[in-house]
Amino acid sequence: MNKREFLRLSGILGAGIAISPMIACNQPESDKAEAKDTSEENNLPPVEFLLPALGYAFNALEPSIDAMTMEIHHGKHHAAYVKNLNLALAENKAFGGMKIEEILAAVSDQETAIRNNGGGHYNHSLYWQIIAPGGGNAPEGALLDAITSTFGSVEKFAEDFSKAATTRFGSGWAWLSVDANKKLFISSTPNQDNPLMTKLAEQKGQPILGIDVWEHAYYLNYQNKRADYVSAFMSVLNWNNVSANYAKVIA
Ligand code: MN3
Repeated sequence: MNKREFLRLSGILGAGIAISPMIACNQPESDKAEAKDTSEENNLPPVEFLLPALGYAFNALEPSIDAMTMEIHHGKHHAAYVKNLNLALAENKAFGGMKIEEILAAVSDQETAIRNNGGGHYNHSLYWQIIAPGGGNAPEGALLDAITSTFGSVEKFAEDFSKAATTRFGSGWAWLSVDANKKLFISSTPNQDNPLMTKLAEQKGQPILGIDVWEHAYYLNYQNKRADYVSAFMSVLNWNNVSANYAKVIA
């Protein structure tokens, strides 16, 4: 089995579906391309990434996450990551034609703009997807079983995940991911890194749930009280979508 076949079988690559397996990063279908050896330059034009629609109103997460935070976070911060990713890709032919997951798997510490903005685009696309109005439902089925067997209970998972989020020094993210053995793990990464960055992340895997702990994600409403934001975030989790993410990875 070559690397591409392995990635396809493990569900990391999309098999001709309109959106990526985990999140909608709004890649036009016509711009999609086969996975390539990332060590080679190619003549393919870069994929042009688009800001995905939020899918719900800015005030839909209130009072847990306020409308102004959502509007600035999506319309300014995420939009800037998309714009700057496209600009960086136009300057670096090595990433031509690559989907976002392929870019993240290939990026090194030598491509700072692609690392930061590619991560920023992917991470926020996931973040919007796993919070929802009327969230706060509980994990069920296969994901519930995996959480229970891995962490002991849903409550213990929430405790460990919240600890990873609150103790991440400075800006970054905490993750629930699935590793190569299809086991769940909790980790955190600095800045806009994530577990898909195989050349950069200490713990590698496919994230199915992530929390943004940059101050821009909570400071308007929570100021320095990151733990209060983390608690509120956990109350609006869309476990249906997290479960769907999990199902795609283990399928
Ligand atoms: Mn953010």
